[in-house]
Amino acid sequence: MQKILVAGPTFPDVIERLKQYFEVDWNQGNALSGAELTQRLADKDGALTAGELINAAVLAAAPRLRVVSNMAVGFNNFDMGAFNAVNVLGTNTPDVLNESVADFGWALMMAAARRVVESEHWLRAGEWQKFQYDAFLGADIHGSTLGIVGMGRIGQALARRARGFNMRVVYHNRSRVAPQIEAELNAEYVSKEALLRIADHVVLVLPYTRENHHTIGAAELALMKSGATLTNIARGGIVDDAALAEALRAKRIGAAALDVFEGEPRVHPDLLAVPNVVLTPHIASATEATRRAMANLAADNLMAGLGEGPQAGHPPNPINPDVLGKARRS
Ligand code: 8YV
Repeated sequence: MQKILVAGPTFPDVIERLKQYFEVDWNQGNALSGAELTQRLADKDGALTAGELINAAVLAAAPRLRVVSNMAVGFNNFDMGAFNAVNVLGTNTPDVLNESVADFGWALMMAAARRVVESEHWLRAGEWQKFQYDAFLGADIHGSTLGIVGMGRIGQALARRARGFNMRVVYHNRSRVAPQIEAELNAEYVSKEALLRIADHVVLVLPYTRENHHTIGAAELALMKSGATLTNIARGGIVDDAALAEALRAKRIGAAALDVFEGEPRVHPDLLAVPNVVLTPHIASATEATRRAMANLAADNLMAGLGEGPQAGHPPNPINPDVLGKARRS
């Protein structure tokens, strides 16, 4: 039997599925340190990860490893150049999370615009004495302009929801989407700078790459409308968190909502100190149904990549399909 590592806690029935084909080393405890991960991968043929860093050094120390299946659509934790250099297959879990993540993007955007969390904290603190006509005035969602940065599958799911709120939708993406998709979504392509100037509510849903590190920093925040909101459901590092905290403190923009952070699970202390930001612990895909779908798809990818199960040899979501069928290099 081939050996696999499941690097972190997951649904026990997914482990049972994997045990039909593999000898499973399951880390049910805390996140593995880099050294622990390297050590536990030394004799493994495959691994199921959820954000653990897999780079050239990790691959070099795991000479049998042929497939690493990430339980996430984002795979910025994989150094794909290193994977390709030694013919290791990487897989991810796209599509199954689109709608849940789009729902959550809306939840965060609306919470920020309408000051849901800030006002709840005030109520819980016993501050509510009487009706105040000007308490927690926020920004409207309906009839406003939504700016989506990253018009992939999740961006499109966000845009579809804007119809019911009678919003204008502008978007920016590496490349323009097909004209019929623009027409269906009623979405206009604009430059990033124009989007930041036009939008009342900006939502970030682009993948993290070296090129878009700090895509939103002080200069970009300075372009935004004074009452605008910024929501990040993409990846930490896309926003310069220190610059955002300063813009929120100075009320340069209205409010923000963040599900992801630079260096998470640490959160920049300046963000914790400002009231006009909603902070959640990377839970945009966290519904029971979606996390189960992601875990099962990650298992399907791992089995198929290692030549087992009903889709043997044909993993549904290869990131680097060119390495399929090639011998592992050291
Ligand atoms: C994951 C995510 O839950 O899919 C992604 O890229 O950010 C989340 O849905 C998280 O990365 C854990 O793997």
